[in-house]
Amino acid sequence: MSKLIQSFLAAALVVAGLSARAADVDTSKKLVVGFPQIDENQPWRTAESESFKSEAAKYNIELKYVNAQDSQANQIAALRSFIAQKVDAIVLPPKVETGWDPVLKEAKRAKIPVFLVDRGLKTNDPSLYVTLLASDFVYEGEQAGKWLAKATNGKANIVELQGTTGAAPAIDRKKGFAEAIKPYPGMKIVKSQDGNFTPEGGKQLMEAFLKAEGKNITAVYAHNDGMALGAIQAIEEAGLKPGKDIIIVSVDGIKDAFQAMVDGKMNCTVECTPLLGGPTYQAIREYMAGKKLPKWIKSNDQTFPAEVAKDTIDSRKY
Ligand code: GYE
Repeated sequence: MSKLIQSFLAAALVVAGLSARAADVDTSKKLVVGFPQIDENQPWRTAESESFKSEAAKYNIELKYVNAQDSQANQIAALRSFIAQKVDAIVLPPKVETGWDPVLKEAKRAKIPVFLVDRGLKTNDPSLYVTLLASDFVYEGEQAGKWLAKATNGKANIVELQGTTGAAPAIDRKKGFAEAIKPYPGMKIVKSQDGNFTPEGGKQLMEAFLKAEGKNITAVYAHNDGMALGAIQAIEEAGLKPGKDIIIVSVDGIKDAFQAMVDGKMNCTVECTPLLGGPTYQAIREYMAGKKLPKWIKSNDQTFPAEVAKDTIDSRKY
């Protein structure tokens, strides 16, 4: 295709509001990028995968996508295979915070830059990754706690549905929430357990909590919407009204959570965007062009109480 036709087409697409070009970065050389997704067992994660798949062409990136089926060992095996294939870059959402140094060192030795997405990890050697693109989970937990304190006048018997043990968002959302409710002696966490960020996990935990505590429970804090939606089912099956008998606050801001709020079954969600494909590819391209990137590229998240759900649901992109 001639240069003239190419730029004409690009201009036409921009006019149509469908810019096919990445902003201000050179995309002329194709890059191969490996991405070992943690799993596909709830809507937030599939939305993230979709974001990486759908944005790839725009950045002239060939995405090698692997579903690690909820296993860190599978993620590590996929990383080793990407290194053997000599990919140009790796995008890693680390299932848990620890245990990554050996494989990250192998990537470094092979001169393959690693971009962490959606969750952070712990390492003594920050040179093992370029940057982290993710939300501030402590802040999210704080927002959830502050909202609940206001909504309940500082009085609640809370059950907490934790995310995967050892995962950054589970650790930090727990911490932020605990900090936020500390000034309120009337707010107590009566049960707190790992529901692995899945709807089934949330449902099973809620069933067990309702059996143990019954009507003593006045609020649910779920570390993600997926588990909150599972808990809603358990509450309904127990003959109680989610969103009324039991107040529900969680994190993510997926469309199903907005629907649950419109239906009066959920009370608040703190956004955590999974739409990280474009920003990550942009960062990869900037890094390849020699630009120095900050160590943490933070997403901007908002809190959505049920009152605004009806007016905002149509604008939600995931
Ligand atoms: O909240 C959750 C997912 O790491 C930010 O993990 C992500 C979290 C997200 O399983 O739905």
